Parts: sequence; structure tokens; C-alpha cells
Amino acid sequence: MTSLQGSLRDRQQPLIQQLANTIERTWQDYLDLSPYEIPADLGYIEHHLEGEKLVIENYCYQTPQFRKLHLELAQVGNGLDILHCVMFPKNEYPLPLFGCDIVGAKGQISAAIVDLSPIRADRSLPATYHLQLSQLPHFEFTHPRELPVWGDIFSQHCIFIRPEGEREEEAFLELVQQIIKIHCSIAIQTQPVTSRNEQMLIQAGQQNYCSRQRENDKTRRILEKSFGSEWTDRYMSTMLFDCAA
Ligand code: 18B
Repeated sequence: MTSLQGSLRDRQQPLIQQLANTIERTWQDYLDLSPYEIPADLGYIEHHLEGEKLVIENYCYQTPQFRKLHLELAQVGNGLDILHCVMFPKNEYPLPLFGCDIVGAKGQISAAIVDLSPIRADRSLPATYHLQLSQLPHFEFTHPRELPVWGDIFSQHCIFIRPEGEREEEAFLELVQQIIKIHCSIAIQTQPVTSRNEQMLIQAGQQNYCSRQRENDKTRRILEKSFGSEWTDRYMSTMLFDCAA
């Protein structure tokens, strides 16, 4: 796997750099990565609008269990730094969706969210996940944030906060590290389902997750400001939240 050490990462806020490194290292340590073909014009994107620059770097891989591992770093002007990560299991694997989004402006992270989101209709996680996530050390963050309406896709273990100071940023980093390790180690021990019916249920769960995530107006607005609505629709449904069969 080629290193993700790019110029954009070096210019981003420390928590984002550290998270990108942690995610990359855990993928390398636990999973059998192979290349994933990104549409030619969507890997590295740079756009200037009225003096404001938007840069996006995408890194994607696939593995025997995951059809797409996606890590994205973005920077708008010099002010807004974003990390976005989703791990999409193949339709044969009854696994939740790991998702993480960090948004920071001017040295302060305003939104930090991490979750293993259920794909079952009753929104429960497999018992192994539930057990291991329940055993994580509890950290009392001082500024929890309220989920938007479409956020009913997230699990009861979802962490959504505005981290205050270095101690909370470190605690968040540590939690993401633990959660992604739990996920990778369960994923590689999970047997694929073979019935077409079970695979269709998994696919339907992922489709629901993706369509709810595409309702995030805050993401849409940032992208539309630079690229317009047609491009943003394509980007959100092919790069960010695709539900390939
Ligand atoms: N997202 N985020 O990924 N989003 O992609 N994100 C914001 O302080 C981008 C995911 C999530 O309160 C904000 O309010 C852009 C995943 C939630 O209404 C901005 C990209 C998850 C919120 C962006 C991107 C996820 C949120 C506002 C593409 C979860 C709160 C920041 C690179 C697993 C929504 C703020 C609300 C917020 C932007 C969650 C600017 C451009 C995978 C719940």
C-alpha cells in the first residue's frame, strides 16, 4: 500500500493528521488491502472559487471483507479542515458501517463523530460488537452535540462531540483507535452469508445508511459552493455514499 503522506495532510490540524495516520495504520495491520479504482477525475480534486481554494484527497482500498475503504481529507481555503472515513462491507458480510467525520476551523474542531452503524432493520448491532463496545472506557466529554434528524442511522454507541482542549482530542483519538481495531478484528473472523435473501437485507441496510447520509445539508453546502449541485450530487452518490450492488 502506498503511503498516504501527502502535502494536504501535513497542512491539516494535528487531530486530523493523527486520525488519518491511525486509520491507515490499523487498516495495514489488520486487513489484506488491495487497490480500489477511483473514477479518474475524483482522486485528487483542486478547485478555486473567488480566491478560496478547495482541495480534496481521496484514498480507497478493498479487502476480502470490504468492498470499499474510503479515507478522505479536504481543506477549504485555509480555514476549514475535514476528515471523512467510511468502511463499506461487502454484501456477504453482516457487519456494521464504520464512519468517522471530523470538521475543524481555525485551530478548533467543531464536530467529531465516530460510530459503528447498524444495518439491521431493528438497528441493533451484532452481540460481539455490542459487548466489546460496552467494555470501552467511558470518557465524559464536556460538549456532546445533538444529532440531526437523519442521524437515526447511528448506534447507541455513537460519539458526537465538540472536543474541548488537548485532553479531549486525545481521548477521542484513542476511542477511534479502539473502535476501528474492534471492527477490523471482528470483520476478519466473520463468515460470509450465502443466502441471497440475507445478502439483500445487508444491501438494503447499506442503501438506507447512504441515502440518510446524503441528507446532510452541511456537507452538501460546502461542496455545492465550489462545484454546483450537479457535481455535488454525483460526488455524494459515487464517492461519499455509494450503495453498489
Ligand atoms: N460535515 N463532511 O465528510 N458525515 O461524512 N457530519 C458536518 O460543526 C463535510 C460523514 C456528520 O449538525 C459539517 O456543525 C464535507 C460521516 C454529522 O446537522 C460540515 C465532507 C459521518 C454532522 C461537514 C464531509 C458524518 C456532520 C458541520 C466531505 C458520520 C452534524 C460541522 C469531505 C459517520 C450535522 C459543524 C448537523 C457535520 C462537511 C456525520 C461542514 C464537506 C461518515 C452527524
